[in-house]
Amino acid sequence: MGEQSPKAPVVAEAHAVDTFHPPQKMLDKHPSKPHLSSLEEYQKLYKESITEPKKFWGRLARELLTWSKDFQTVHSGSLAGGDNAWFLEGELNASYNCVDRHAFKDPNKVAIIYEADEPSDGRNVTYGELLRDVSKLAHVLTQMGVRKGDTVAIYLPMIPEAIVALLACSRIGAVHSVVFAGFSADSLRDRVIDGGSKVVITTDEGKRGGKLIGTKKIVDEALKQCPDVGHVLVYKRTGADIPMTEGRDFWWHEEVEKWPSYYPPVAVNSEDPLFLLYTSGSTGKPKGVMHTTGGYLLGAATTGKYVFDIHDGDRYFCGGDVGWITGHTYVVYAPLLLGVSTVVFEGTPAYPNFSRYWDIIEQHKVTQFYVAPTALRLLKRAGNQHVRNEMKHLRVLGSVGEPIAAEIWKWYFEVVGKEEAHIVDTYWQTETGSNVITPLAGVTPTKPGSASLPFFGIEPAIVDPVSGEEIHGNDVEGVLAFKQPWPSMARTVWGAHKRYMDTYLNVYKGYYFTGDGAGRDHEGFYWIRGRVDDVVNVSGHRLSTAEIEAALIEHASIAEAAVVGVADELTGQAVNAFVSIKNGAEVDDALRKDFILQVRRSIGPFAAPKAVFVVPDLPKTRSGKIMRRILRKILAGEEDQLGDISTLSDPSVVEKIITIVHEGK
Ligand code: 6R9
Repeated sequence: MGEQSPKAPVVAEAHAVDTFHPPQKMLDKHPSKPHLSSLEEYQKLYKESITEPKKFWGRLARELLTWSKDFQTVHSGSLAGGDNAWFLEGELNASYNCVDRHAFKDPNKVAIIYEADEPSDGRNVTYGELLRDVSKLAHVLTQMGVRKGDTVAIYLPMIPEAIVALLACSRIGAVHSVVFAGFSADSLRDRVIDGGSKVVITTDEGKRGGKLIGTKKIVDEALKQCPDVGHVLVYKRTGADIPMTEGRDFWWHEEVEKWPSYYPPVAVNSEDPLFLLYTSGSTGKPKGVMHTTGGYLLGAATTGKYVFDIHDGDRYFCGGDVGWITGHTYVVYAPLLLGVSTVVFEGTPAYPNFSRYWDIIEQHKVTQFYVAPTALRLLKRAGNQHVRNEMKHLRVLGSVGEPIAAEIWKWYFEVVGKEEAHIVDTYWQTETGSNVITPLAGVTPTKPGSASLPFFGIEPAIVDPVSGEEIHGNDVEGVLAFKQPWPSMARTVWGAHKRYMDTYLNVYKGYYFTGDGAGRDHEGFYWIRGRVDDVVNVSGHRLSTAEIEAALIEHASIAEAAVVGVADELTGQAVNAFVSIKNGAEVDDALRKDFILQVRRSIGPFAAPKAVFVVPDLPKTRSGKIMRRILRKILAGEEDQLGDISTLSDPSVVEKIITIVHEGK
């Protein structure tokens, strides 16, 4: 990014190389102007959000959400107590806020731009149609016995009906529990049972990147061990010939036909649960993160407005899947709460070719695009010739899910955005509900690789992991925690509040612990370093090494397993597994493949190890603790920095493992 280039952005004086300001061309093509006029205005509002959070959030809650009953208490509880509650007496309905209020104003406005796997198969859904579709499905769910507070499992690909399903649940006060449609039958089963779901919504098949996925088959398999599921609703996506279980399985199109097109929204308390979403943690069992209605919706609406600078008439495209938090907050809730059009993309960035994202952006005049760096790495590698489109309407390019390397950031800015769009590297988590450290489009100066500054209401602290003390001042490194509660923070882990306390709130008393390492530079900008726990991030997917290990030792031949994440050029991190074999059985290539298959079967294809090393034994302390640190060092080629290995019960295994890794087996 040379200053000699006529297109170069205005560069800050002190750090000429790496501070970028919102491009003038972005401001020139803006339909009006960004919601905030300057960094100073952000700083003023930010200060208010920290010193007078009740005043700040009370105002925004009334401005951005429609309440059927106003609240009197903006917030109660504390991080130490783990009892945070927001807008306490308030009542509202999520689907009313996402659909009705916009449909009443303009029923013909496009709510969903559906980009099907085959480029020619898409269609639009207007707010008026969405209200009818959501209402009809709300009737169907009610008929199936779903009541306020009941959980409904959703196992759907990226089709408009996924949004309809989420909103139909919220319309009747039910709790949606979306399970990513790449999860295996076993994973689906565990989530259905843990969430207590009584109904499952799925498709006959899914279609992605030209390939068919047998979603209903996976549901049938999972439900063999879920006696409490009374009904399965099946949307016909491909028309495949699938078995339907009499009395349990019903076709979506046949059921919705029976019911009228309006169903009154059921008002719920602000703190009633809106959804569960399972995520991986340090221990084997996935956690059902619970979000409540008022606070979560406010987080989605506020970040949609200020981070992405969403304005009326925008067309917003988030490439995340609705099976993850990014899809929840930024495919569904943020754009619909703000009444704009959201792109629902069923396919992959590589199908039918590497121009797919860019074609979608061009065709629909997309104004904000939001995706994980892993997709950008793939597309950068595929070559600039695929990015042939002008994409003139793009104002904001978002990044999420993992750190974005400076070179990818610059490619995004220069090649995709033509230096006319503002890059927002948004840091957040399933548990935070919405963006927490992020630039505001059109406002915040950015540095490639830094998520920049805290969002409203977020008071970050860098904590020394050894002493547990907060490290004040700038130019510091440690682990990242937050000092104040914020409206969209998760309220609990479903059925395991103690685990919630122990994972997030009891680690450093009075703080919310993110699990990420971070630095704060000399200008107060935050740099996320990655997880400090046993979580690996593969292509933006959050995986627990413990969960993969648990899957591996289910295999009849595996005695012990240790899984570590290693840096990977394409996927950010990759899963590498070390296994020891029962009774010294012979291991051939077929068996090795079967180990990988075991993980695919048990969790899902996206969790499959990239390499499996069969070792005589794992490096363990005398008390039996596996020293994953040693495995990580060996994989990184840092055998000379293993440190003291004399505490191992059998130090000689280290040499053997090094040889095996070098041989690549
Ligand atoms: C939204 C989402 C959360 C973990 C998080 C961190 C990593 C997310 C990031 C980022 C660096 C960013 N992460 N955004 N790391 N820069 N902009 O991804 O939620 O699936 O729960 O993952 O992802 O490690 O702790 P989730």
